[in-house]
Amino acid sequence: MRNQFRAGPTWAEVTPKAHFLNRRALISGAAAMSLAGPALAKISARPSALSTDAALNSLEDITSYNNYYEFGTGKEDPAAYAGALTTSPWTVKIDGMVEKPGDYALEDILGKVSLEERIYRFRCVEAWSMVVPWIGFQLSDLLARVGVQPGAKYVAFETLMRPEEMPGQQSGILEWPYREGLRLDEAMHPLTILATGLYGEALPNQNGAPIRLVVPWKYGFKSIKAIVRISLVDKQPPTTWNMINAPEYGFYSNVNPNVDHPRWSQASERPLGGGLFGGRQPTMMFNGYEDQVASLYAGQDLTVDF
Ligand SMILES: Nc1nc2c(c(=O)[nH]1)N[C@H]1C(S)=C(S)[C@@H](COP(=O)(O)O)O[C@H]1N2
Ligand SMILES: [Mo]
Repeated sequence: MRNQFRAGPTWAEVTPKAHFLNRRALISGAAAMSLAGPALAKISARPSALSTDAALNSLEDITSYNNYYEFGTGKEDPAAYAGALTTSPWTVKIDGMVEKPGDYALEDILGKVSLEERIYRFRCVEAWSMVVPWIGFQLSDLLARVGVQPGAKYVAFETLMRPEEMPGQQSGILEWPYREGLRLDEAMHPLTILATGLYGEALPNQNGAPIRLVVPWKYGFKSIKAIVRISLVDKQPPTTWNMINAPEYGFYSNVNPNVDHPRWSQASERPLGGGLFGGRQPTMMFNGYEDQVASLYAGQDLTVDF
């Protein structure tokens, strides 16, 4: 963990030069192709002491190998098909046990919060991993603004339901809409963010535009994309993968190298892009965020209540 009193690195500082140049080439290419599209505006975001200094994955790694079943089950499907999703205007319903429930326009939310760059490790339950320079704001900031009522114990999230633009929703592969949830203390943790960008620009559709959750110490499926509803509730909410197969996907799903998935080991992972030495690397407890989050689970048997 970096010195608390020092701002963390920015992606420009930690990106290998080759990646930086590739990225510029990619962006100018994309800008040249999308004649009618808006200019790719750089988002200003403060660096954060909560960023890791691990080597970043390239924009190409992060945007070409995705899980987003609303657009298909293949890793290339989201990059191929998510571009068709309309992400503006966008409204997030915040309801349940809150002082100020309502349908909030995303631009109004973004007018209030302050954006930070958070460079986080990201570990999928399937055992691939990457390092992503997210841009976003703390979920705790939004929850403080809407006012959490005393009896609330969990936060439930829902993805957009729009089968005409999300062809995967025309199939029964998952029970739609995609749903996720956190315990309130997990939701309030400073590492938990709502991301609206990455690599200094608006979130690509395949990564969950215009707003998605990022909980870096949990398996990737907890980090729900394209959020349209956030509900404060007093009971553990139903969550998509847990509903499908509870023995394989727990509600908590904290990254844990000591608790294997019933069908594969979680002791190691495959970094996208090959990582430093190619091949696999050991998986860290809580994905390397043990110092910050272990206290949330004091007294909880993580092999049973996983
Ligand atoms: N709505 C929705 N959110 C989702 C998913 C999904 O299929 N639908 N897949 C999850 C899984 S399994 C992972 S690993 C991450 C992948 O995020 P990324 O594509 O930005 O790497 O998104 C998560 N959020
Ligand atoms: Mo995942």
